[in-house]
Amino acid sequence: MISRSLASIGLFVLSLLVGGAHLARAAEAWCERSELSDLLTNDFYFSATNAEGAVGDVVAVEVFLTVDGSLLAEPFGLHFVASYDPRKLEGVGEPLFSEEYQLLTWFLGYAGWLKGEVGPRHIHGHHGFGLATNMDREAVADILVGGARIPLLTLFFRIVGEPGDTAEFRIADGEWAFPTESCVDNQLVVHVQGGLPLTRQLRSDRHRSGLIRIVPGEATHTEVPEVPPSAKVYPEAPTLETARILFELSGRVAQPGARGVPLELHATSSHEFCGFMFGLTFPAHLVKVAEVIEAVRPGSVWIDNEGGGVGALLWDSYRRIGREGERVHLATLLVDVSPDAGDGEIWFRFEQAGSYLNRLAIRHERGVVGSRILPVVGQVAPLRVNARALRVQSRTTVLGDVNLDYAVDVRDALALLEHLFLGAEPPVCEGACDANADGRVDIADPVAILQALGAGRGAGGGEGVWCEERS
Ligand SMILES: [Ca+2]
Ligand SMILES: [Ca+2]
Repeated sequence: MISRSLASIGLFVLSLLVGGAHLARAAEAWCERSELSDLLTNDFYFSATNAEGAVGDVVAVEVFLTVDGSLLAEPFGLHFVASYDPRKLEGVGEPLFSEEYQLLTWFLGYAGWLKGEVGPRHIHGHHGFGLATNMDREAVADILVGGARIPLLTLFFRIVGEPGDTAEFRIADGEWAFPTESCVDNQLVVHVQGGLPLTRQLRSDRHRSGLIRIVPGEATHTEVPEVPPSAKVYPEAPTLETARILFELSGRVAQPGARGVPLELHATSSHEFCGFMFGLTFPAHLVKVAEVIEAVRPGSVWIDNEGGGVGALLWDSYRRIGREGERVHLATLLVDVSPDAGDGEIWFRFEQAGSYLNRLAIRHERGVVGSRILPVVGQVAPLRVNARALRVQSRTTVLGDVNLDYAVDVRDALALLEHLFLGAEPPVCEGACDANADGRVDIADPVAILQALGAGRGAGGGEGVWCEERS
């Protein structure tokens, strides 16, 4: 380890900080490369997650390295550089290195924000982030296996641009220089032979930049957020038998023509999870999905209002989304009800919609050949799904009709009692729960319903009751 460390530091860091500067000063052309040392192999790439927030918000961007080909040789150096427009983003806080990164590297040559003087070669006056490090050979063999997507670090940005704009966290070669004004690329550095002088800098033009959407509204998270740790790694791949996963879609009462009715989607899992995918189908002639509000962080959303399908996917990170047994709010669907919808139930069903399935991403140790320590992510389907129907209320009812069947009877009293004393979900018709019209919902309401029924009187009163405020 020690002899390798000396050799690698001497070669790699010096080549970055001194050799690169020398090269840049000597060459007229910006980012002139040597055919002897630079190879565009495309056998690897860096990628960044997307984010969104309002002006003033602090958002997190995660950076990954994926090696998906057979590299020329085992890399011993890694160099990452990305730039951003300081009119839209401000880099804040310290980079947060992943567990995988800490296993992979043993010497931090350089890591930091690049906000120095903006020289003539700096495109668009961008600021940036740079990282140069050496890697441990054993860890490289274990972690940098083909196809594995390795989280490296998380960076934080304060949004300073304009609402409606998009800011890029741009991963591209030759965009930024260290203070030495050297030309800097995204590279893996390899020895092509055992000897010290023969190194190659492998490059790629497949990097995937991150996009930060600047949304309207007030800032709600203005401090560097506490980033959840990586999700737990289970020794065995979870299966339908061992994992208990529940997907739930909340119910709601809405009137024909109602717009933006919120339906909340939750997941509860016996295993910690770091990604999810859901698919729902619905009768497109009765209801449209206007928007999917992602409650965790931005992923991909798909809406098909012709075919009646909606899906969302967040599968870009190993960060924990849900703890064991935690009920996690994944998304809210805002739906528009057709003006022609009649009284009754509209069902959303958890099933494949387009290419969206219902799955959670759970990390485990089994399944990768050739890796001793790299966890993999398993896709586990929910054991149980629970979608409550969207109820359409086309005419008013009376107080006490809490199950909205346009009659007041013993089932209404029971539904109220179960909610008040057994922890059941609120009755369908919230607006009808205050049966005795005293401004409160409590034990007196089911009692009033039962007393009226027992006395042979028609229970309920207060004509013109809508379950929800008219929208
Ligand atoms: Ca009823
Ligand atoms: Ca009452």
